[in-house]
Amino acid sequence: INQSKDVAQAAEQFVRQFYEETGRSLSELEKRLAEIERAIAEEGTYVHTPDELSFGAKVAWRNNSKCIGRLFWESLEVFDERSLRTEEDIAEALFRHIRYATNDGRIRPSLTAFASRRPDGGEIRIWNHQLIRYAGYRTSEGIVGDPASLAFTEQALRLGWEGKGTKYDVLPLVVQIDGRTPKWFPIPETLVKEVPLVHPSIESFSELGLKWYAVPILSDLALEIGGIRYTAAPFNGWYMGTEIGARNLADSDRYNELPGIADKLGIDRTSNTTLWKDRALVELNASVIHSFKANGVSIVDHHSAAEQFMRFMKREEQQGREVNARWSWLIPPMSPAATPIWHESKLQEREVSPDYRAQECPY
Ligand code: HEM
Ligand code: NRG
Repeated sequence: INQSKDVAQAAEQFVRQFYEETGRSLSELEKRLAEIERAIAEEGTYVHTPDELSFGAKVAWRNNSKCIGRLFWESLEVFDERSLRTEEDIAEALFRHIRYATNDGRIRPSLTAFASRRPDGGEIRIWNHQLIRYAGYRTSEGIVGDPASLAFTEQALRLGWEGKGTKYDVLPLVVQIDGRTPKWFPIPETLVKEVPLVHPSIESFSELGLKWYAVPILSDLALEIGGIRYTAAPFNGWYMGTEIGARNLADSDRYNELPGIADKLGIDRTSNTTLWKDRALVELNASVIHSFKANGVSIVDHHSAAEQFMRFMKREEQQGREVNARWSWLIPPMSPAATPIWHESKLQEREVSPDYRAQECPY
């Protein structure tokens, strides 16, 4: 009963916002509120209309304090797959998402919503952190692949998946319904766009054999809208270059490629004072942006992304809305003080809804 009360309250707040922002009439609003109240009293939950779902997913993006890419929140494409009930059908929908979002490189920001968590606790979970990500293996020679994927890779192997054991094995999709044993599905190779890294002027850079996948599709966050929790609601935009060049390939607890890059470029690594890490970072990040662009894959550099974020803040202010912002996530991991976000001293974070929220790891 308490839970129903919380849902009813959150539902009313959301539906009022939906009707206000989308210019629907007050009489329609009253009708919808009554309908939702009855549904919650009878079922302990209610069902969003497709328009409410789509609006909620967009506003959750607009609301997310950590995302620098929010200028484009209205352009999100939302796929309603709430009727699917089997792991196989869900995997097929995930393949459709990957194909639509990738779009041969002209990436389209998209979200696919599956059935929300039920009052009895039943839920769909996608175990992957992102739909496309590289495996990580512990071997006697050290870690092969992405160290961030060690735990998930172990689960995939336990379920019967076999990895090739390379540095860049694409992990399978792992889908779980209602706490049962999850099912795994290899992603057809033709769906996975990847970008081999070359440097705009240094020929030998390609000998490093670096690459990354084109589309980040986050799949482990819950989309919360009006008290309803979509525990499986993968979404994607495109990459900001530094995510790959200053973190995934650079962090010493990820691919740790900076020493190899410095050596390839002939940069002296015998002292910190040569700034070899910084110099390797710049060339790696230049290669990420250049290679994505050369392959026709959408990507944004951190300076342009920061400018877009400043435009977003200005527009929100004009609309009379407070921007929810976590400064430490919004500043890029390279040259942060060379972007205007660094100098924003009054950014504030608060509890908001709708939003994308971390949820408990299912394994
Ligand atoms: C976080 C950029 C689209 C929701 C981030 C981060 C970046 C970013 C750089 C920080 C990631 C990190 O430090 O690991 C972009 C760009 C987009 C985009 C360039 C291009 C369109 C989207 C879309 C959504 C979204 C379409 C949802 C509909 C989020 C959320 C986070 C985030 C929820 C926080 C993730 C977490 O808590 O781990 N984004 N984003 N973004 N973005 Fe965006
Ligand atoms: N840093 C992660 C991805 C986090 C989300 N970034 C985005 N999201 N660009 C990585 O794989 O590097 N998005 O929806 O576009």
